[in-house]
Amino acid sequence: MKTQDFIDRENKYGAHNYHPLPVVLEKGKGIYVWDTAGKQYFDFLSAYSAVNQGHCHPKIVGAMQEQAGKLTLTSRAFFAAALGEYEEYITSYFGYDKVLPMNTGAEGDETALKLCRKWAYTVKGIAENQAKIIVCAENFHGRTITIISMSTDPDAKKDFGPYTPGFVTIPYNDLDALEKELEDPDVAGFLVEPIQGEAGVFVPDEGYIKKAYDMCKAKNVLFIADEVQTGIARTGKLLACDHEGVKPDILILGKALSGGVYPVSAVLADDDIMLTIKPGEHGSTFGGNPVASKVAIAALEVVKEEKLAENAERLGRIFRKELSAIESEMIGLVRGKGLLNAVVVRPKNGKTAWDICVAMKENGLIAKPTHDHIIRFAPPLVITEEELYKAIDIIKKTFQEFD
Ligand code: IF1
Repeated sequence: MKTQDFIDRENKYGAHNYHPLPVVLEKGKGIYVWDTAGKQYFDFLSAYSAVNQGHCHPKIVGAMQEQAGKLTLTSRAFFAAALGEYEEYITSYFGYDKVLPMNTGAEGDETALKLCRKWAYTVKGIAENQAKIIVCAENFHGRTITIISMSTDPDAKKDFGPYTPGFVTIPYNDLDALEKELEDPDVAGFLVEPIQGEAGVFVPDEGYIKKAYDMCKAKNVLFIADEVQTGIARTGKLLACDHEGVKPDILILGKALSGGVYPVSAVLADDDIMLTIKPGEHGSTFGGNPVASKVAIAALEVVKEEKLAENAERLGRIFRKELSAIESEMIGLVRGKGLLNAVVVRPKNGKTAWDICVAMKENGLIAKPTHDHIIRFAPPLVITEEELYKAIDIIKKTFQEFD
């Protein structure tokens, strides 16, 4: 089968809810992926930061294979040996009393919202059905109906109504707007991405997260961090909130919690919040299953053993410096933190970020445009300095082809 045959088959039998770059992948190892013709690429998307530990990390895959041959799913109707081990491991790793295991990032966000509402009524004392949660414009938290109810993106939202009420939207990186909304005593939580991914790797002003956290504390409002994309070493610290010394009241993790081998998400909180949800009030058939538990332990161990946060911090600085130095009319702003970075592309002669990405693919590096004019660059965090420079050469060469 030729590349186009694979593409035609997906288009014929799969829903058209994506617009992929025309490359068909069938193998991955570390920072590289290979297409069906055997061509090798640098993966500069890392499945939207799920593959921080690199493709098919032997330790993580090994943990999955071993557990898959032993016990895969019990449901939560019974206790399972692997779950307690994982719960103990992840809570001490991130410093929380409890974890609530789910599968996808969206489920993690949904769980956090339910937890916040439960706390609002049973602890804070907000009147029934009156709780409000503040969210930010241009957010991305997933695809469920409640989550798109918080979205300001027409593509994500249009024709999917009616929407879930109870959310108040403020501009991102705007402390005055937050202060104003926090005056409302019915506000229970503030849900925020420490860096907005889908918005184009939008890094807020230094101090924003800390000040927002302090303002929430002063009003007895829960500070809820969606670190599904920014968490697990991506931005140069274990969590992006660590850059400002903030420990969220509710922390949502996903993606790289499994190193990309399995859907694993988690919500972490201390007892005063987590224990407001009682037996029968929330759950998931697959959440916290033995395979997910063992995979997540291995994935988190790799992050520490291979010092991925330190590597992301160091190489991120080099990457932004080198990218900013490329002389090309099409390169606008370069921004990001650690190895979560983006370039704002200035269209030229009708050529856009999409054309650059297609050309980079031809040159052996894959990345994806967001919002027409932004390219996100997020390689697996196991990349070495030497490999990074090779990738930078490809990016540079590609931009110069358009000048
Ligand atoms: C897609 C974006 C990235 C997320 C945050 C929750 C979720 C995500 C901060 C939901 C998911 C994804 C999903 C992916 C594209 C992608 C994405 F461009 F849309 F914004 F990463 F940058 N919170 N992000 O970023 O997690 O339920 O998908 O496991 O194809 O929709 P999920």
